[in-house]
Amino acid sequence: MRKGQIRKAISGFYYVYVDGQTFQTRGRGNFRVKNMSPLVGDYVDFESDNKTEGILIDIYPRKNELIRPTVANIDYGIIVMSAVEPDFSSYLVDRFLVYLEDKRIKPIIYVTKMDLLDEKTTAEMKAFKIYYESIGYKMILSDYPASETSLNTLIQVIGKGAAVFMGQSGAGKSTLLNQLMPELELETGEISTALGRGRHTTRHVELHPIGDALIADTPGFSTIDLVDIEEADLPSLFPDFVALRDECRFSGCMHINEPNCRIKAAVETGEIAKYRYDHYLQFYEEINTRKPMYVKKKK
Ligand SMILES: Nc1nc2c(ncn2[C@@H]2O[C@H](COP(=O)(O)OP(=O)(O)OP(=O)(O)O)[C@@H](O)[C@H]2O)c(=O)[nH]1
Ligand SMILES: [Mg+2]
Ligand SMILES: [Zn+2]
Repeated sequence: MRKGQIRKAISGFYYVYVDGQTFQTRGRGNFRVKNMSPLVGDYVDFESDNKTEGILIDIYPRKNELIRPTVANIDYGIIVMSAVEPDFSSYLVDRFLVYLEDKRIKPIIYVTKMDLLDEKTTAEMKAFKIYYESIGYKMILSDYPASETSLNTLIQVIGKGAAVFMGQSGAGKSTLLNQLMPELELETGEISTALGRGRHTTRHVELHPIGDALIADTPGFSTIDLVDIEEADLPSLFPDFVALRDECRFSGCMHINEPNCRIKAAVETGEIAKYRYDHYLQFYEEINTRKPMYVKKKK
């Protein structure tokens, strides 16, 4: 028996990497992991006499698990956002940030299509960068084609970690991965202007080794579900709020209707960006009004 990591999954086959070699395996028979679906990123025990007929035996406990893309044991979420086509959306950035914070995955923001911007919009993007970096997020405004500096900055932040790309279709995820790994020659798509959204050109999930890092491309998705997030946890997913919340009058302040709220005061003075607070209120509302899964009958 050997231990390895699933780096790719396609039509029932799991490709397990160990010591520079990849073994094609399946989960079949009286397979101890039958209640669990193996995911890309899983550490597994497997048996194999050759490179194409391995059997998965067991899955090690996961550090975390994402549904979209379906991967496990991820350290970094790279939010790939285009500056235009589709337009940059701080709402979407904040949604991804909250989602990743909740899963204890470190976010990195990577902005593409900066080459298509005029001076004014470039200045707006720089203002976003200053704000997001002031609250602890790395934000890369990439040139195109991406310079060594942009690519190396990204790879250095990831270090030896595993990362996934996230972001809308047409944001430039596959284009970025191709620049990091030209030998991949991933398919990239032109934006369909008629539909106003890109074609989905990326379909399966795979962790690619790039330097010491592992990076997975993913098919684009335009939004992300916040269903797993509890209302009471939401304030802790905004680091700009966390930094000041001890100065709120009430412990457990939700920063909504409470008096002497330091967060609301900070929004007034501009210390906290107003768009961040507006997004917080929108997410709060969304979580708060979400339909309960079960309605208990009263006896
Ligand atoms: N001008 C410019 N074009 C870019 C840049 N990055 C990507 N593109 C173009 O944007 C289009 C979409 O890029 P993709 O890499 O396919 O986008 P994706 O995020 O992988 O899209 P999905 O796989 O559908 O999720 C392609 O035509 C790319 O050439 C950039 O920085 N500047
Ligand atoms: Mg793609
Ligand atoms: Zn408060």
